[in-house]
Amino acid sequence: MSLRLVALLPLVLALTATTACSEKESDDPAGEGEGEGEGEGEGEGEGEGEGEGEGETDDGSADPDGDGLTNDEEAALGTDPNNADTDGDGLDDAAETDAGSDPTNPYSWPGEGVWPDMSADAPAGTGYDYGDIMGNLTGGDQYDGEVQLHQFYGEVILIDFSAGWCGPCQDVAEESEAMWQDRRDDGFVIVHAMIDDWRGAGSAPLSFREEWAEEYGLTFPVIGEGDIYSHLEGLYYSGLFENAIPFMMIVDREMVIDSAYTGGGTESSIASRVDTLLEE
Ligand SMILES: [Ca+2]
Ligand SMILES: [Ca+2]
Ligand SMILES: [Ca+2]
Ligand SMILES: [Ca+2]
Repeated sequence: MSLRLVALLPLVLALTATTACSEKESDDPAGEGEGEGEGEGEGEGEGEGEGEGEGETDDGSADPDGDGLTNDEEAALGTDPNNADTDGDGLDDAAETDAGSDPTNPYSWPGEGVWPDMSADAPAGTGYDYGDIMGNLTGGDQYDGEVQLHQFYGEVILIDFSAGWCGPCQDVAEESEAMWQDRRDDGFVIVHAMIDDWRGAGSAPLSFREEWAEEYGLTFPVIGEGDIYSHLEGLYYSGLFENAIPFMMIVDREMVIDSAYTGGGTESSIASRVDTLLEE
């Protein structure tokens, strides 16, 4: 346990800074207070009386929410000792601290195959035009897992429909990881929805998704197969998809289709629109 605390110390500093400017403060005073004090105040305040009689086990080493972190560890981290997933991103507090993501920020998650799941609050899709709720696009990722678009509900999402053989798609891919990394902790994610491989075989199997991700150093979801084509068809009939790639769409934090872009050279317009939505 002490080893884990030592390992986490650098993280605790970063977390303090983050927590200070989040709206979560109302949850935290109890936790922060205990971290500094001895923890006895809480035991008495709750008036149970039994806790102390039980012997040496003090409350600080208990793990009532079963997330693998003791109350003392949670106090040091600023996480909720009675909630296994403090920030509600679908990843429990211990899993996040072990992986190095912030357990108090729902937009901070490990990546590389470990994605958040905030789909429980996502509305059902309503259509494919501007202002409609985007459907739950699903495909296999580059880590042999499955990704659903609605897992990222609450984030601004850039969906890039691309193919391996498409030169402008490759150019866009070169810049994608950096664009994401610059904004990910503010609640932004990119999903590359691959509709074809390098040569035009008509699908984007796992082996190709691995190659595409490796070629451009992509650690956000690169998906293929699944129901990508049926969503693309819907977008075609609504007129947003003009049958040319790269075709990129921005979906806002409410999963509403905000804007669409066709072709390379649109990156700066996209970045500017993403930044506007992140600030709203
Ligand atoms: Ca716990
Ligand atoms: Ca917890
Ligand atoms: Ca979490
Ligand atoms: Ca998190």
